[in-house]
Amino acid sequence: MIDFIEVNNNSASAKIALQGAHVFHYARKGEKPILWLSEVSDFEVGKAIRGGVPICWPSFGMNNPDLPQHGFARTSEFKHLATNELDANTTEVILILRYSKETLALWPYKFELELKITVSDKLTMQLSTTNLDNKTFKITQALHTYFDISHISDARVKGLDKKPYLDALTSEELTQNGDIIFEKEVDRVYQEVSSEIMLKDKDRTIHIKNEGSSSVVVWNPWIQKCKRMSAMRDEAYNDFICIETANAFDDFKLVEPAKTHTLKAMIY
Ligand code: TA6
Repeated sequence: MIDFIEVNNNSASAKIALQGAHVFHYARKGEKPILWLSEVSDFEVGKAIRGGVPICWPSFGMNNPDLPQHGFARTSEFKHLATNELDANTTEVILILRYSKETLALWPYKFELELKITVSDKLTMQLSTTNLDNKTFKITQALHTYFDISHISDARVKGLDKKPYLDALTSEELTQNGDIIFEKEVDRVYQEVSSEIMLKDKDRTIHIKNEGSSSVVVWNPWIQKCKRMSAMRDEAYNDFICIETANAFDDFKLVEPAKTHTLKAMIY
C-alpha cells in the first residue's frame, strides 16, 4: 500500500498518493466521482495507479525512447510540501519531486517538479517544471486524466471539431469532424487546442480548461486492448475516457536554465 493525503472540505473531497503526486479520487459534495479508478489497481510501490490522474513526465508515451513509457514521475515518491486550507470550500495541496541520483541516471538534468492541486467545486492541477541545471532540457508531458462515465455509448467529447489530430494507432494526420464518439479504440493527439473541452455524459457535462498546452490526448482502449491492459477489468473500457492535458509531440517544451514551465488543467 502507498501513502496518500485525504482532503475533505465543504465543497469536495480528494485523495492524493505521494507516489506520483497521483490524484486518484475527486468528487464534489453529494455527487458521484469525476475521476475513474480501476477497482483492480494494486496501489503498489513502483507501479502506477490505474485511474485518477497519472503524471506523465518528463516524457509522454514513448516520445523519449530512452525513458520508460510516460516517464518516471508517476512511480516516483513526491514530498508533501504543504496543505493550505484557503477557506472552508478550498484546499490546496503542494507536492514536489526533485532530481536525485536515481533520476539523473535515467535523465541527466537537474529539475524541480511541483504539482499544486486545488480542491474546491473545481479540481485544478498545476504542474510546474523548473530547470535547476545549466543546460536547456526538452519535456513532453501529460496530466493523463481518467474520467468516470456512465457508459461509453452515452459519452461524447465536444470542443475539438475541426482540430487536426495525429491518430496514434495509424500515424495518420487527420481532422476531427464533429463530436468524438466511441465505437472502437481511440488514441489521438489533438493539436492547436486553446478552448474548453466538454465531456458530455448521460446526466452531466464535465468541462476541462487547459493552460500552457495546445495538445490534448483522447484515449479509450476498447475491447481488445482493454483485455491486454494491466490493472484493468476486461469490461473497464465501458467506464472511462481519458482526456489528457498535454505537451505532446510537436507541442514539446524547451525549458531553459532557471526557467519554469507550468501546465494547468481545470476540471469542473
Ligand atoms: O495516452 C494514451 C496512452 O499513451 C495509450 O496509448 C495507452 O496505452 C495509455 O496511454 C496507457 O498507458 P499505460 O502506460 O498507463 O498503460
